[in-house]
Amino acid sequence: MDRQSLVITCAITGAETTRDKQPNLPVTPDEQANAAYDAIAAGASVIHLHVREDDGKPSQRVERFKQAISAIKAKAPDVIIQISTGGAVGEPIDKRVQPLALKPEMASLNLGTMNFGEEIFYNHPRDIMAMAAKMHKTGIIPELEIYDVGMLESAFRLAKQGILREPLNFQFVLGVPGGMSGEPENLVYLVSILKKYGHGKTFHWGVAGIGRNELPLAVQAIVMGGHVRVGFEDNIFYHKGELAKSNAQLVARIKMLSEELGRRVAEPVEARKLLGIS
Ligand code: KMH
Ligand code: ZN
Repeated sequence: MDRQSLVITCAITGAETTRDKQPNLPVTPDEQANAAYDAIAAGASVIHLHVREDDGKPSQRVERFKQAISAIKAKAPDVIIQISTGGAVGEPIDKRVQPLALKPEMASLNLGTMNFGEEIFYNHPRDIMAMAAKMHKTGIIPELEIYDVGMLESAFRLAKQGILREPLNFQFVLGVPGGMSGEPENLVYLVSILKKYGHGKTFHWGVAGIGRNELPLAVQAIVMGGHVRVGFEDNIFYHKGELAKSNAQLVARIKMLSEELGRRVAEPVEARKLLGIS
């Protein structure tokens, strides 16, 4: 087994999860700061951040991101914050890019258009290129969100054009209806293609399993040497039919399993080095 430390990302809020479904969903900047602090104490080092307005509506407003980031940083100064440029399905691209103005350490970059449940998640090649170029220019590390194998191949095309810099950070988001499912063979296949295309390049990968895929894919990634994302954006349950009490509870289980399987869990300072963030 690859003994590189495990980086746990916690996607604390997301854009789709509602308080009706998960009463402990953090929504306000203060709630997000508390959730992030607890998740970090439980073993996370990266917070994947979406923000909401007070009424719970997903938002890409710069001021709201600023409030959330400063509340989180006040409680957990070392944490790596990765802002979402995906936003909610249907959010126009000009709004989605806005929070890049805050120059976060990391930001998500979605590599293709897809059916997303009953909706369409638009990612025009022109917008992907523009966003990647903007991140490149401003030194923001993109996390490459991959929902299907063609998107992985697109990422390598951008790398070849020099638009994406090494180390390349991939997140395989598996189990969205419309993208690749969470079957274990899919992760094995994605990693095999990644190793083939990435030969001679430096890269990292992690997996975010949606819903019931979260835990089995996390264990598979721990064993295969990848990193793991959990959190209410992706999954609201601890066990089937039993809601998780907090994001931190989901993180703590991954830390426990990783250590049982012989992989240390990285703290933020180590995670920053591992992911190539200066
Ligand atoms: N909310 C999804 C449509 C990202 O953060 O970049 C997209 C998403 C990906 O959450
Ligand atoms: Zn997201």
